[in-house]
Amino acid sequence: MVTPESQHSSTPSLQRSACFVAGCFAIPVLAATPYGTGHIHDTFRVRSSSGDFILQRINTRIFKDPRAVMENIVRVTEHLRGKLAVTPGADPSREALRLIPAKDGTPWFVDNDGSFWRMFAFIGGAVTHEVCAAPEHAFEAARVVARFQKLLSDLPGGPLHETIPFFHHAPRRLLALEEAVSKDAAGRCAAAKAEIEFALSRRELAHSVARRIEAGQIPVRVTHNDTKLNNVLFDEASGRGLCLVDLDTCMPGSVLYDFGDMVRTMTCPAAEDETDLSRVGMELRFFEALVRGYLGEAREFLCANEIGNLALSGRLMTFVVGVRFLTDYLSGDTYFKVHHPGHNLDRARNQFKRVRSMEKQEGEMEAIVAET
Ligand code: ADP
Ligand code: GN1
Ligand code: MG
Repeated sequence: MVTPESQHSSTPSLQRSACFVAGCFAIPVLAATPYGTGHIHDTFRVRSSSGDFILQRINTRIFKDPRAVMENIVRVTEHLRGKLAVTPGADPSREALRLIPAKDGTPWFVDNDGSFWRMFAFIGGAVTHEVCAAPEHAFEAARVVARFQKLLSDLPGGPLHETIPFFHHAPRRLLALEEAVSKDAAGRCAAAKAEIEFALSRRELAHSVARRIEAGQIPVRVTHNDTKLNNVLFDEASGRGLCLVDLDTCMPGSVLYDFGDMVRTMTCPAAEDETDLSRVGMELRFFEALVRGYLGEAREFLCANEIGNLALSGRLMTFVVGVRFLTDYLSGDTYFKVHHPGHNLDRARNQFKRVRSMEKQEGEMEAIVAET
């Protein structure tokens, strides 16, 4: 387990801004410290005399319409809390995020530089995991994700905004990789020849799920779309899965995206950027726990085509995220936060090793889904 405070890179001036901005949310701020290991936003834990909070500067290079993001999050969190409030045994204050409005009542704050900030109540007594150390984590996380999807299945008010268009559209991700290869903007193609070949030789995989969604065989639902392990909070005392955070990409999607991203991050006891690839692979005992945890909650609302493609979804999402890391490496690291040169290439290699491992165990994975 990683200490969330230890992993974050933030400049002193950004930290000063965070302290100032936190004060604009009507709380008596004591301190703001960098928090978490997310690849996208600048996240701070704010301590105050009225409790702790999470303050985030939204990455508007990636989320180009932050108001749309926040409108979605307001709708989703209010709906979740309303439903949890009438669910026996549920604790809405720890199982759903709660936005804290700025002093003027708006659910976000824009500073003098035009940066967008938002604040959530801090969910205490909870931990996140960077690697899946035990099948129980996979089981619990999958249960939380399935419940999230179920609770949002009757979200009123029409479709959510698509905050990143074609976010998980694998054929477009492959096209973006091909463009990055032909531009070779950072002069790195030669260093990633094997990985480029690996990706471009898997066109069929890239089209597999997109084709079925476009043909109407797989329904579009409200999904989270970023269900990696460290976006799930676990209760520290009991180990039970509590809450899904990181709601920026909660929008219309396929349950296969959510399940697939869990397979990517919860079936291997090594980190996403582990460079000792002998430690990287898909382990069936985690996959089995994931399927059990997920279907235990989700079986009642899934259709046969969704269940039938769960094993494939793991291969697909791991491939897509690998393609995105590789594309970012070739483009000069403009999207994901990196912590050393070649970090995105390390991540891509790691993802592709997972894909190979899933390819080899395809039959066993299918059998587990069928038996569960
Ligand atoms: P990013 O998009 O950069 O990944 P996240 O929204 O996932 O940002 O937040 C980063 C981390 O902060 C999460 O992985 C989680 O550990 C922690 N976190 C986020 N929201 C909360 C919250 N309300 N309470 C406690 N921890 C949180
Ligand atoms: C990003 O924000 P974070 O770190 O939870 C990314 C996901 C990737 C993931 C790879 C908005 O997730 O799509 O799968 O990194 N989020 C966005 O670790 O691009
Ligand atoms: Mg995150």
